[in-house]
Amino acid sequence: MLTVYSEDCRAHHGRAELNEGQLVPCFENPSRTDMVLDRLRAVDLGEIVAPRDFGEGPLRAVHDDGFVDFLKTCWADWTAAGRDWDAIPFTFGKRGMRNDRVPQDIDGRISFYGMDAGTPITAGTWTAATAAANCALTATEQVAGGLRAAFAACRPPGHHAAADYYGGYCFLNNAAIAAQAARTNGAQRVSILDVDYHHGNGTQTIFYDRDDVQFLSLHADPTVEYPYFLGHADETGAGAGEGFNHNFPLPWGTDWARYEEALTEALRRIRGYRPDVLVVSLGLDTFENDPISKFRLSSDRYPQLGALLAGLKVPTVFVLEGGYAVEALGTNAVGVLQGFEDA
Ligand code: 6XA
Ligand code: ZN
Repeated sequence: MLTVYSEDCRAHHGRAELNEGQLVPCFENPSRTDMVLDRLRAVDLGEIVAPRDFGEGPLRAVHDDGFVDFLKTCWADWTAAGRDWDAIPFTFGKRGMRNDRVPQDIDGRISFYGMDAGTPITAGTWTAATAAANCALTATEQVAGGLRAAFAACRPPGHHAAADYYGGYCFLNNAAIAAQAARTNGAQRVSILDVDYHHGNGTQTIFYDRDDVQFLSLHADPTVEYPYFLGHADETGAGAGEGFNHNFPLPWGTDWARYEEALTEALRRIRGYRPDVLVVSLGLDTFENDPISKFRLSSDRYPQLGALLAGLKVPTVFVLEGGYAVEALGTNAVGVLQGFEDA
């Protein structure tokens, strides 16, 4: 399988995130893709190529201009205010407050566009986030060109980022950008299957009122898990998008038997939709030893997951999302891809 990777994805390296009331080293860091790349090379899965630069057009096809401009200039504005440490918001708009006025001050703007205090912006964030989007776009272009599948081994991840906010370690929504590009380039229907442990709130929001992109997500129940404010089963789409959004919230402790049941139903709904392209938001934080998650999938299940996806027989773009058990991340991610190829 072709992999797309850029060294620029290493440029984002936050020092610390707020976790359980303490500042701790960022779980989402460059060692993650290093491990995935090591494993890809060890098993010789296929060629690893650098992405092409698609410019800002495909990013702005999904994200609001004001938001993209903010991400692009945030670090300069932050350092201009005299700071030389990571940029983190400290207040969040609440019910009944204004959301139609973007503050001018950098602390106000970062709070307007940020979703949480776990996602620092650094000097290299824009470079890495755009490189990650270009990886997803290049993989999509290759699949449109006839490949059965391609893998964007990118970071920072994307699925929590919506049209106009970032968070959950995500800045630009790589999977959504890929899906939109596939549509722009002629695919009639695109399915996005999000198998990350966390609900893909950003991706859901971006396509919620559309029938040309189906979104399905298997994730920990937001009643007890981040992102808390989206991901329930009764979120089924709106307007033209009614019936094209499918959430499968699962309890803490979910094992493969329970997971496979939900996955089988998700795959049934994808078959019913008959997509031209499938984008997989490939999070590996469903792993039993993930440090921030509470599902119980063992490493031997990931090739099975890949084989089930291959059974759809739809051209597939894999986009890396979460997964923080760094020593096992390469094995688990590449396990999905090998299972897909061997099916
Ligand atoms: C908040 C948890 C952020 C979730 C990041 C993730 N500390 N999303 O893996 O898929
Ligand atoms: Zn996750």
